[in-house]
Formats: sequence, C-alpha cells, structure tokens
Amino acid sequence: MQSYIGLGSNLDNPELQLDTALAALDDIHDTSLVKYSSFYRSIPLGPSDQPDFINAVALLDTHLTAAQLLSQSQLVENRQGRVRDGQRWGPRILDLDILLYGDQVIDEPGLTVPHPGIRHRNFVLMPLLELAPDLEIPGLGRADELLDAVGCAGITKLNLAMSG
Ligand code: 5RY
Ligand code: CA
Ligand code: CA
Repeated sequence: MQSYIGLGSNLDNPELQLDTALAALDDIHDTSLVKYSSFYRSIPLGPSDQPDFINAVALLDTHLTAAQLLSQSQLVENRQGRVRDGQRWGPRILDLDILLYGDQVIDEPGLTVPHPGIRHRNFVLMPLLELAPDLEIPGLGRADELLDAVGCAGITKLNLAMSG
C-alpha cells in the first residue's frame, strides 16, 4: 500500500528532526520510504504564539495496516522526545500524520483518513503536490484545486543547501 505521511516540527532544530524522522520511517518493519518532498518553512496555523514550522511529506510503501502504521508513527514521535503537555496544537518536536492510505477512507476513533486537515493546510498540500501533481484525494477531489482554494500565503520552499 502507498501511504503519504505529513511531517512537521517547530522545536529543537526542526530540520534535523525531519531528517531523523525520515530515516526512522524507513526503518519501520514491512515499510520503506519511497521518496520525500522538499522542506517548507511555514507560519504556524492555529495558535500563532509559537515558532515557524518546517513541514514536508513522505511517501511510504507499506504492508502494515493503517492502524499499525499509526502506532509505529507514534513510536517514532515518542522516541524523538515528543511530549504532550498542555496547549492543544502547541509547539512540538515532531508531528507525523497519516494523510492518505492508498485510496481508503477510514473513520475510527483516533484515525481519520484522509487526514481531516488536508484540505485547509497549504503546508500539507504543497509538498503533497510536489510528490504527486495529479493526486486525487478520496472524497475531496484534486489536490491542486484544493491548494488553489487555500492559497500559498505564509509558506516558503527551502533550498536543499539551506535545509541541510
Ligand atoms: C488552523 C489549526 C490547528 C491548522 C489550524 C492546526 C502545524 C492546524 C501548524 C504545522 C504549520 C499545527 C494543527 N486554522 N502550522 N499548526 N505547520 N500544525 N505551519 O505542521 F494545522 S497545529
Ligand atoms: Ca523498513
Ligand atoms: Ca498529529
């Protein structure tokens, strides 16, 4: 199964956190990292009293179920030192979201796929479109049309030389 994962960080050297997370995703059993997008710097959506984020999207090839992939992703978040304290949508060392799992639609407690934030978040749609320009999101339509509706304010694609 092909699954797209959103990555975000705004604490403790975010670019290093994303590099580490990409390697950790490839290390998940029965799963391999196929490719990943450029890194993007983006202003925080939701609570704005926090640092800018670095965001990216990865494409995985996996034999795990979506629920197994979710729990493996949460292990990666926890191993990188993510702590869940206080403020909802506050700053975090690493956030991994299952954006898409094949073309499946999943609605379970703790696991909604396609990810409910996709259509409103340019920091997800831009890197997703970089990997898959013709992508259709189940139930929502073409990703490029969703990005047209949301716009590109507050997000900058980083140069490879700057993100390393
Ligand atoms: C809105 C509310 C909550 C958008 C809105 C969240 C990230 C959201 C972020 C991230 C950037 C969050 C979830 N309206 N901002 N805000 N990148 N995560 N730029 O990864 F995304 S909290
Ligand atoms: Ca692996
Ligand atoms: Ca999350």
